[in-house]
Amino acid sequence: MAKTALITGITGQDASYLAEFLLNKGYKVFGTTRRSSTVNNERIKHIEDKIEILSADLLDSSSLVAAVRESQPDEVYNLAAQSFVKTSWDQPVLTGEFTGIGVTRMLEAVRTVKPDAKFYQASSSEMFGKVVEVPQTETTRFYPRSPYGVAKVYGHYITLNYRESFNMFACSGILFNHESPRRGLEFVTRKISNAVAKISLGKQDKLELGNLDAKRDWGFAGDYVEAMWMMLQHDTPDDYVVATGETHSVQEFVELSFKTVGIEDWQKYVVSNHPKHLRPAEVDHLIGDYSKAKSVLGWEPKTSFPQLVEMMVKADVELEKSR
Ligand code: NAP
Ligand code: F7E
Repeated sequence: MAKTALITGITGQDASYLAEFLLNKGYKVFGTTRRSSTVNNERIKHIEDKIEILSADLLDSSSLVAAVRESQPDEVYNLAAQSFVKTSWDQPVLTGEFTGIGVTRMLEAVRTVKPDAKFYQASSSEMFGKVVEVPQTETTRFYPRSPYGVAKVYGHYITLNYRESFNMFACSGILFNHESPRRGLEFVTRKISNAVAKISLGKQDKLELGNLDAKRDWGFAGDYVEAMWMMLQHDTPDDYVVATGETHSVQEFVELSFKTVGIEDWQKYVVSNHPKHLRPAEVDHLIGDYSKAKSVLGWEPKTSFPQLVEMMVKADVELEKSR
């Protein structure tokens, strides 16, 4: 019989790829959205008629319970969160409510209504923050550097706690940065790819950025959703790092993006260390060791850094040409 999945935050980047992936596997897919005054479904427009949308907010337990009751899922993917690190300093309490306590609300909804459902929590490399070990593994001590990172540590441990307390099949994927042409425009990769596309078409002349020296382990979101699914297919629930094992600076991303559109003198267009884009505390350098995901689940990243940059810049060039 076809399996059923419930994905929270269905309008987000990852959920759109995960929904496509699960539909291809024959799943019945339910996704939650929160109320908004405008339609916010761009990323799932192409599959909207194949999924069932339920209205639920991470702040509202009864709506989460109703979503689980209505969907009766075999698998729950908890992807909804306030996910922009910079905003977490402006809205620390809200970020704690959504990204931290929201996980408990979701776990409680599952425990109450469908305790045998398998549960995936979207943990983050931001939990490593000011890293105490290079590369980071499942056993590296957390040292979060933002209200977002702190909230994710809470979400991570409450997931582990429900696994140990209630014997729930609850997994936590510690995912390093993953990007795509569907990435929100406020994140640095998409901000760069979109600006470079506009600059190449004469629609923009400056790109204002913050810290160009920050290094990230960037992968492709389409590859990473497969790891989420694999975690829930394994015999036992566990936590896994999902990464590429490579790190690149923001500046490298900038250089390669400009190169993709044939511009070598990128410095002409870029303003760095713009105060608006600097953070009260920075995460300088992340690089993940995904050997556990590889050996236990058989997961590996498929998209290289240059392929990712090219994919994003080319998609933005097409998008901006069509506007
Ligand atoms: P995203 O594009 O920002 O999507 C987040 C989703 O959460 C959106 O659908 C958003 O709805 C929803 N949401 C926000 N607040 C909510 C609330 N109060 N109630 C219900 N839904 C709410 O994030 P993403 O990049 O796909 O990431 C998915 C998950 O993985 C997030 O938990 C993120 O923190 C985590 N993560 C991401 C990365 C990464 O590099 N992408 C790495 C590690 C972990 P609206 O569309 O209405 O805003
Ligand atoms: O920043 C630097 C910035 O906002 C990356 C989220 O998905 O991944 C993401 O969090 C780096 C930082 O992502 C600008 O200071 C420079 O060092 O793209 P970002 P993030 O903070 O790493 C983790 C794993 C998550 O879990 C999060 O949900 O780039 N940077 N200049 C800039 N960043 C932005 N946004 N804008 C700039 O102008």
